[in-house]
Amino acid sequence: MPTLTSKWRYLIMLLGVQLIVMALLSRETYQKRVTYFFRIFRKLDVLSGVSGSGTAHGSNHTGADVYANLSQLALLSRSEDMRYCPNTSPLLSGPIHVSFPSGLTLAQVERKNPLVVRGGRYRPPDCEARHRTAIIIPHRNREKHLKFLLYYLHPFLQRQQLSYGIYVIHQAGNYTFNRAKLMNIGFREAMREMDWDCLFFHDVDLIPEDDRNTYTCDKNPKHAAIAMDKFGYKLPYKAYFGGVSALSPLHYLKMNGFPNNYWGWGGEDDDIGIRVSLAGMSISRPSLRIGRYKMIKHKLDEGNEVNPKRFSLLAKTQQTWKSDGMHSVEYELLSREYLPLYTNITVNIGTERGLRPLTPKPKAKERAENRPGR
Ligand code: UD2
Ligand code: MN
Repeated sequence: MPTLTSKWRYLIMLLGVQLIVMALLSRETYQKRVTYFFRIFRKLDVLSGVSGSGTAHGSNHTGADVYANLSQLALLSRSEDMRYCPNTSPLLSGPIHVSFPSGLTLAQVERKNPLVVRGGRYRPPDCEARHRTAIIIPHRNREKHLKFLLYYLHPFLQRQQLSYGIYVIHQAGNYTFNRAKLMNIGFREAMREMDWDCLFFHDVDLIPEDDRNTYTCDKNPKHAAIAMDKFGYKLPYKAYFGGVSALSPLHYLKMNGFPNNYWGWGGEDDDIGIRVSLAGMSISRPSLRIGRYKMIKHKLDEGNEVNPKRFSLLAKTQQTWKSDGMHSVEYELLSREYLPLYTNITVNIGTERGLRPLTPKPKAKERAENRPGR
């Protein structure tokens, strides 16, 4: 028979165990497990077109549905004497839930964005936008990533009450990829169409995770992708300028745009960062809490092999930036298509040897043999 004091001892032990269990449950690991559990349901929501799982002012750690609170916009109509949109959009909600469900189609993205017009353009239905932003996306063989980016980017930009357009600059052929040259082309082709006041240069595989990361320009060139999941949501190094950056047309021209001579993977983002300071500007950034992005996982693409010349090119940026860049970009425009969700610009950018890939010259002996009359 247990005595009264041993009963108290058991009771205190039980209470202690309970306290430990409670402390463990409230730790981050537990939260992650719960989050994972709820994500399974969210995935189904995205596909079925249900947007109710995220709260309009989602303060939960998984973030809101990017389409939450946009449905009422479709009911509004434009009038002649419209006021400017407020300085801060009332549609913002902070963290956005990002996942990549299989089975999403471009037709579904179109249906979810009824106010987006031909060429991937939009302006707020109920107020005059304060900003006009063009998104420039360098692209080849990444249709799946593009589909996800469009799914998230359209509502993200609508929440920010921007007037915007999305341009995909598609490199034709299978010669070595050149990200920075495609950006120069995007700048020229977008500015030809409209007086954009800000250009966002955007990797196809980066999805913004917080709608307070506004796609507008700052006084200085802005590096927006400061915190990416692939770098543990930290800036990898101070001068880093890759992923997503925003420049006004004036910034862009001041630094002679981006380099044209980086073929293959790497180096061009650092070159662009160096150009910013060579042109007498500095890099601005959103806070780590807001400039968050998820990168869709991928391998290095065929035709975008690591560029072995990147370090020697970087060492010469100071000598080359004024002669190589926006002013010297050469390309052949193959087509311009105004698709429902974006403007697709297909270009031949040639190779390292020039715009028209040089065919090897026949040797003297072959030339003689091929002469007519022989
Ligand atoms: C990093 C940088 C990127 C760039 C690159 C070096 C991040 C998140 N991004 O990207 O900004 O500096 O290093 O060049 O760190 N692309 C295609 N098709 C291809 C190849 C590339 O569409 O076949 C485009 C696409 O928009 C892609 C971008 O180029 O997002 C960068 O290429 P990546 O994603 O293969 O390189 P990554 O992730 O190492
Ligand atoms: Mn990538």
